[in-house]
Parts: sequence; C-alpha cells; structure tokens
Amino acid sequence: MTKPSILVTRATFPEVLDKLAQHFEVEDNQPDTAWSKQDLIARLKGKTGVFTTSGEAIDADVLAACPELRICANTAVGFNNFDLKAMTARGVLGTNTPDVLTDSTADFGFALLMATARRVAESEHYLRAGKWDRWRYDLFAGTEVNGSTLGILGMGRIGQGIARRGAHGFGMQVIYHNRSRLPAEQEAACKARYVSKEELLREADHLVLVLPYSPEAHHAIGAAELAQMKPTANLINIARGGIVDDAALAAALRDKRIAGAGLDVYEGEPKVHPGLLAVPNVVLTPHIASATMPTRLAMGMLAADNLIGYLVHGKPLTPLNPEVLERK
Ligand code: 8YV
Repeated sequence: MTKPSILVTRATFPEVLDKLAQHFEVEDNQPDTAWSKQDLIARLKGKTGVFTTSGEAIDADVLAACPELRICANTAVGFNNFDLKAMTARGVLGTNTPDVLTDSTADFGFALLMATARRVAESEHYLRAGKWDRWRYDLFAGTEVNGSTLGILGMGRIGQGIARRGAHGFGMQVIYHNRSRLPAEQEAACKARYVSKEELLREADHLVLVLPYSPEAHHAIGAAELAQMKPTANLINIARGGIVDDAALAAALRDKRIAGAGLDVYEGEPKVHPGLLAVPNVVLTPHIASATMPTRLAMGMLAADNLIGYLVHGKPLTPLNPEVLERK
C-alpha cells in the first residue's frame, strides 16, 4: 500500500522526521527556507497532511488550492494561523500541542516577569558597555516581585501555571480575568481571585497576558488600558502579537506611564515596532517561551502523533475541531 504524502513546513528534529517517515512519504524543509504562500501551496498540492508552525497561515485560499488535504497538525498550542471555520467546512482536521509546553512556557513567563521587574537585561547592557564604575544605592533599582500583586489576563493551563508559581513560589496575591471564571477548586489550587478587567488593570503590579489571539482579543491592551495601569506596573506578553497595541505600548514606556514591559511576541513579528527597540525599559525576546529542547521535541512528537493518529488509525490525540471526526 502506498504511504500517504505529508509536508513538513519548517526544519524540525531528525527524530520527528524519522517517526513520520515510518508512516508517510515526507517532504521536509530541513534547510528551513522561507516560503511564500504560493510556495506553500505549490508544495502542499496533493498532500494529505501538513505539519505546521504558527508562522504558516492555513486559510481559505490554501484549503481551496489543496483539496486532498485532510489534517493540519500545528506544533503550537495557539492556532490563530488556522482558519478553523474554513477547515471544518471542508472537513479538514486541525490539531495543536497543548499540555506538553505548559510548564516550560509558564517558567518563561516568570523569567520575563523577573527580568523586567529587576531590570536584568538593561543592567547587563550597561555593564557590557563598560559603564559600571561603582556601586550606587539606586543603581537599576526595580520593582518588588515577592509579595506583590500578580495579574493574569487569560487563565488557561499556562495562566494557571504562572499563578501557581507566583502564589506558591513568591507569595504573590494573584488576581485574574478570563472569559469564564474557573471552578472554585482550580482557583484554590493557584490561590487566584477572579476580578473584572478594570480591577485587574488597576491593581496588578505585574500583568501577564496569556490569552489566545482572536479578533475579539485584538488590542485587548491599548492606550486606554495602559492608562489604567499603575505607573509602577510591568506588562508581560507571552500570548500573541496583536493582543497588545505595540505602538501604544512603546509610547507608554517612553513616557514612563508604566514602569516596564517584557515581550516575547509582537504585532507583525519577526518585525518589532521601532518604538520598542528605542526604549530601555523593555525586555525583548524572539518568541521563545516554549523553547527548551525537551519541550520543543515533545511538541514535534505530539504533532507527528496527531498525523499518525488520524491518517493511520483514525484517532488524533488533540483535535481542535472534533466535529470533523464525528461526520465521518
Ligand atoms: C510555538 C507558541 O513554538 O505554542 C504556541 O502557541 O507560540 C510557541 O510555543 C510557536 O508558535 C511556533 O509554532
């Protein structure tokens, strides 16, 4: 029997490709060449499955041009690169990689929070530039983390991981806002109190964004929201570009309307708003919140298992639109 053909859009672990090759004819992209949408379509034509990262948009045009496609397996928990409605309408399954990245991503959220509050990057640049000549009482004095108020916008698995770290590790008071309130036992496990978005903005000393991107979440934090935050507060975004209005944030940081920001994601990344590059009170990282080798391997393996699970055994592990399965 001929093996189904699949496309792997970006470079990945050889172990992941080996696993896929046991079941599929695999076209890979180990040179990690940047493909245009047309390049992607040209390679995807005739393929049954695709292994994607959040950088490749699977939209109505791609789906229309590739009618043989049955599954798109994202190596990401976020899936705003998928037009899930169009996929469901065409009977194409989408899968993501939840759980395997929760802890390493929550760790990184905390790393960014700490680096921002304690001015780690800014002070290191100062030292490397040879500017450190003597100790001073207020040299790079930052914001307190222990005992402060941690605000979380978006309280899924990663948000709860950050809450647990803050409450149990740093004795922080945790408040959160989410589309829906958590059950009482989950709130108790991370010692988190549900508040309105207004109270969250007003009370947080450190505000961490972990909500999924959707058109409704576009610019959830813009000039009006930044104006409600404490001038001593820090904003951390490990969610998705577009949730924060980066131009408004750059202006708020420049005018010291908030103390600092730690950002891992950007509007239009990998481009970064020039206003953010121009201010010292922001820590900027290149979308690496899930980037530990074990976690990235687990994400790749889960995406591969979703392709094998669906195309070989009819049972994907983490489907996003299970209604496609029910229709079969
Ligand atoms: C991915 C992410 O590594 O999981 C997500 O949603 O943002 C990252 O962990 C990145 O999106 C590449 O797919």
